[in-house]
Amino acid sequence: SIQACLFDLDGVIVDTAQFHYIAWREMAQDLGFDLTREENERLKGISRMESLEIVLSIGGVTLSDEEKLRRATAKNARYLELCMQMTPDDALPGVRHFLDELKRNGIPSGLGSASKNAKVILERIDMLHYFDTIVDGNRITKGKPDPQVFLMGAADLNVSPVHCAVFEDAVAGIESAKAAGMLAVGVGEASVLTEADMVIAGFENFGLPQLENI
Ligand code: B16
Ligand code: MG
Repeated sequence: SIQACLFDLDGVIVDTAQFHYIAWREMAQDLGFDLTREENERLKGISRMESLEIVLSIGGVTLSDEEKLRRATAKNARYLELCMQMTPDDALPGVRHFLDELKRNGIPSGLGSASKNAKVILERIDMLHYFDTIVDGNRITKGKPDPQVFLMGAADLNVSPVHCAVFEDAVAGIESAKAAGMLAVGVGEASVLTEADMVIAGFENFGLPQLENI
């Protein structure tokens, strides 16, 4: 039985991927190349500095370490500026309702995100209070697909990994959940999230009864 739920942020709680894309694309264009939406898919669930390396490799651009840090910092400032447009209405459909249902049933929730901006974003959409623990990019030393992020969340909640369900939109995140020995629920397309135990399109027709049926 499921005793705790762990959620990815970007792509599960809120669609910040669109803002990451705009900010990375502007950086790429400034360096003289374009970044397609498809290429941006490769950045989902991947840390900021690793994402920068991928974007630079797409453009065939080499930068000094100092310049890399400067570019990553500028990208983040632009990203946060874009995120400030968000309001509580920007939570993805049904997710607030599901978190309420978990709370009512005494099932703890945790956040497992690669993002260093996770808390700011949750505050922005007024959802920080739903989470009994936050494991974000500031705490982890190994990013997804390593299981560390979700194992830390389970440990914080005092729940054995086998009793945890993970909600993830990224291939790297599903891998991470499976490596942690957890139930992996993909949020998105089954053809992409092939390693997930179950895939849902979103939280609109999803609740505890569906979770308990997996
Ligand atoms: P930041 P998630 C991830 O969030 C994003 O999917 C990924 O695209 C981003 O590079 C990463 O966070 C780091 O974000 O620059 O804000 O620290 O999906 O793990 O919630
Ligand atoms: Mg994600």
